[in-house]
Amino acid sequence: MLISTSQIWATETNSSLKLFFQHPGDNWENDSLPLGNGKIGATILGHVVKESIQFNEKTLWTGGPHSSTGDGYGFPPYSTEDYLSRLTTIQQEININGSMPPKQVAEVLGYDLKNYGSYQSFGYLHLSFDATHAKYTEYTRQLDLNTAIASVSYLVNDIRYLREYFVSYPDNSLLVKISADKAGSINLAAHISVPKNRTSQTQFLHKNELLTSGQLTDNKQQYAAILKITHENGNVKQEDDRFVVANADSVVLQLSAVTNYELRHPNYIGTDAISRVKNNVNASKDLSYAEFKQRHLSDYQTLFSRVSFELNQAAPMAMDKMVNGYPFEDPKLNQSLERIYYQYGRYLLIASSRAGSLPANLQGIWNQDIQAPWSADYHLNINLQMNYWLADMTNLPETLPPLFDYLDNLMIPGKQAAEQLFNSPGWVVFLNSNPWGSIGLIKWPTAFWQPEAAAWMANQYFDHYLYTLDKTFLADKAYPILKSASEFWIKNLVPHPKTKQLAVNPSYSPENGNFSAGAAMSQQIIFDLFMKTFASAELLNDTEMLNILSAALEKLDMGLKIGSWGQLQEWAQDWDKEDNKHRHVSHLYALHPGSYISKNNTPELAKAAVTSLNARGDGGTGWSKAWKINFWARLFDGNRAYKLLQEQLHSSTLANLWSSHPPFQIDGNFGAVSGMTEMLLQSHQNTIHLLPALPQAWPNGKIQGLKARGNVQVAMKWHNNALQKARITPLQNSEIKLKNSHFTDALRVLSNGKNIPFKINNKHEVSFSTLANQEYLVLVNQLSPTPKESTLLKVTLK
Ligand code: FUC
Repeated sequence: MLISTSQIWATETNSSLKLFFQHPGDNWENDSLPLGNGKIGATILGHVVKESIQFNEKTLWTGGPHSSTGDGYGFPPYSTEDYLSRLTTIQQEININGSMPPKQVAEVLGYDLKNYGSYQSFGYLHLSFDATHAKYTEYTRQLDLNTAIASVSYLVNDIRYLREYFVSYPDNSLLVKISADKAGSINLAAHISVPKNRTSQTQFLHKNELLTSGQLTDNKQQYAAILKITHENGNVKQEDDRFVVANADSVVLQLSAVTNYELRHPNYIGTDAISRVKNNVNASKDLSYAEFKQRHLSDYQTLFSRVSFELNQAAPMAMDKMVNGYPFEDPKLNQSLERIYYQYGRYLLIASSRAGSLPANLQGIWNQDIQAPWSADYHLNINLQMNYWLADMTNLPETLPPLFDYLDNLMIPGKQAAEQLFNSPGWVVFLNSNPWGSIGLIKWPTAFWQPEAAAWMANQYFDHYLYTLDKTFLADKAYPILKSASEFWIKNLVPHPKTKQLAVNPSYSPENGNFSAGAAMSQQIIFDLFMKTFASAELLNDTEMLNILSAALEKLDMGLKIGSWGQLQEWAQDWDKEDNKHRHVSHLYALHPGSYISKNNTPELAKAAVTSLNARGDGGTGWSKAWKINFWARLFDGNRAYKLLQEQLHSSTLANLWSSHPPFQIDGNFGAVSGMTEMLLQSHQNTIHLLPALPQAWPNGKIQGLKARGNVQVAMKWHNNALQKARITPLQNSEIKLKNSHFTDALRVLSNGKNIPFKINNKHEVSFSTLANQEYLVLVNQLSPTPKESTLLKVTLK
């Protein structure tokens, strides 16, 4: 019987995905509804009489080479000989005594960096309404993830007021439309304010354009914003530094904000801010509000709608009630929150990372302070890494260019650091980084030394290649950064004092214990780096590098030792304590994000990972729980991964669904979405594993538009905790391996409505040849659907 795949699997769209509240927000961190286009961020609290929309521009930063006490790029004032001798002193001490306290190491190798700077709040767009609006009723404030549009609606004197807000990527502006269902009802004043740590001038450029501009006091960085107003009927006056509107039917505000930053080492200064912002506003001068909105929707929805995800959810309640009440007795309410939380992570990444600006920082793009927590910088400890785990798997490759641009640029000071501090080829950076090319060598004893950061970041380039199989990217972007990171480590690994295997020394397991030689995380990252550089060198025929890497790999300690209580050792020595609950679990890097530990291929190591994870427990900061969701998913324990997701939502999530360290830190959101995806789809072991860790709590569901490595799109539908069907769309010709624990003899693979042959590799895995852009429908336990059944399938998929 002929069944066409598209007939069976109607194109899915996401059902409602709204964060809504029945009151204005009180607290920026807890209640903000975030909007963004990767460059401009805005937060909506939705106060009725006086609304202040806090906004950001991603590149507005104090510190850097032009700052008043200019610590430049964070290089310590030591000569190469001096720094090498400091390193040797520490290595010898570690060789003799086995370990060293972090404080002592920081005294010798750290540097008391000044003027590192901080990400800045740009300012506020203030809207003041008539005092009579204080008597509002029927208030709602919401963010619709399907449109990336926030809105506020309320009733005063029987007039329904509506405010709509979005940040457009194509037109690089925040748009706010204020309207009412009765003509002539809009009276308001609008102006911009900025923090005090900068100069500021305001002038009217035209009768409907207000320019606010100036320079940060610290580093003279220029900023400029234009607020443009258009209105229907009524009139607008300029008063001091504000627009005052009377009796309009509706008002549209366009806010564009820029700086003169340019991501180019060593100067970081581009075109002046005022001409940038004028050009930006001028480029969209003829657009109506409807056109702005249409351009925004078509840009945003192209990305966001690729993935649809439905569980057996209930209609959501107000979001603060959902978060406060979670977990509920009603599993449908839980699934409702979990599903929104998943798509919210994708939403946040689109909003905080798009081509043409910096990557998503510790707070994505949203920050209300002039000294943000940890400067809202680019921590290379675990943080920037996990911000991007979800990008490829949830089909958002457009969010990755800022990460790669940032790292390509960081490699320049990184090479200088290798040369000046280590007399070495290659590139190296430490735990912190900022948009000014700081190499991040600070003096905080437990958080400064992570020379493996460059290697870890380089490994993510190769992961992107695995998803896309884009050889140009591999040759032009990934290989240079991988090779350079490898060159650094080939020069700088030293024999471990005991085992004589090649090891990192000094090495430090993040924020835990003492310094030593060859901590597990260090070794696992370097092993991963060498393997990925090797695979790239093979694909690109760099035989010289292949030989060098083979020799190094033979002598390298892989960092995979099982200790006395069955744990995966965190250090080369068996120092682990069973009661250590430290939030960092980077010694399981080889399990995730690496792919060298698995239940199938290395069952003993997988068991040791389970032991270590059980000892660490299910607590930790927001990002730490997110790590653990990924770990348990990789260990195929869907229920435990789900428990961690519950912990995350229950105790590390704010009312607006931002993840909390505390304070707000976005890596928990991004990492959790990666973990939830790993529960549904894994592809790191040369096979596409469908539903590898499906929790009992999600018995029925469907997801569409995920990406697997090998450039394959995947859709799945499951019922009663078992896979029912999958649709596999390879974007190039390939041999596909598919795995699922419910694959039995009762399996069909269809293409163009016809059964196609497949090879049974084992009872859980099949393989078949595929053509690019063809859809392959995999039916589990549905040998011969009758016409009636096939109609049923069609209906239930809608
Ligand atoms: C690392 C973590 C901290 C925090 C900081 C931004 O140093 O250990 O918990 O997330 O980054």
